[in-house]
Amino acid sequence: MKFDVLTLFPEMFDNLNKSILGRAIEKDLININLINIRDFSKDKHKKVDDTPYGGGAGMVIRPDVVYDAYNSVKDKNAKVIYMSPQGKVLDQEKVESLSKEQHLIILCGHYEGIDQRVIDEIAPEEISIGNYVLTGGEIPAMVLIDSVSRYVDGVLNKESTSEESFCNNLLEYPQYTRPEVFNNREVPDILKSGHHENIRKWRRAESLKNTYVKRPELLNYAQLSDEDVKFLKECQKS
Ligand code: 21W
Repeated sequence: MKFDVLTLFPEMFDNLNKSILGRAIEKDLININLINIRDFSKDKHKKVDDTPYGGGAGMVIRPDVVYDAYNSVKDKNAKVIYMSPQGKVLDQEKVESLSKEQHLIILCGHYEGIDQRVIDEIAPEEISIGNYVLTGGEIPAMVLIDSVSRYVDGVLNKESTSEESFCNNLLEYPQYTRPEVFNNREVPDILKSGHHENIRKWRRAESLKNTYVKRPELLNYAQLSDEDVKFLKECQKS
């Protein structure tokens, strides 16, 4: 999967080559290509913005500079995304569908704003990462790259993406490792019993309980068995 990122702050992406994503880059499973929009300025001072028509405070990024940066990576098979507070909020379903793409071109928004004409010209899909204000689209772009990369074949071991939170709309069960006793807190006996069917049932119950307590609205979307529903009714009583 190839990601082309159009940004005024390419250095912000320096830390993506760590951990799991770093390994995915090394193994050539993903390729992150950073394009500095400023490199496409024709101005002798590398200026990319100008005062807004109609007046008002601040500056606006020029459309021609962004368009030239875009044309340097343009590919008719690529999906173009504009990280913008006006976009639809990213969710796990969207992440999974984007992971099926071969090539994503990501334009990072900016607090100054980008001239609307280049947005209309490129007609990207607008995506936000949540209802709060950030200083730019760079962190959102990293959130998108990180979440999408996890679904690219070979980046994670298979089970990790199918069993986890949000894909089935249930929160995860709690996990434990050594030591057996930590600050007087013991690992639940059942996990040491070796009885796999009981462990599976316990984990399912913990998962349901966790969801009921922390994110009850998710239960409306979860796939629940008759046994799950019965268990949740008992939860409700107590
Ligand atoms: C902050 C961009 C404020 C635009 C009149 C017209 C990308 C983001 C961003 C930012 C403004 C995302 C203006 C969640 C976010 C992002 C920076 C408004 C001023 N005045 N998801 N335009 N939150 N944020 N511009 O902030 O670029 S995805």
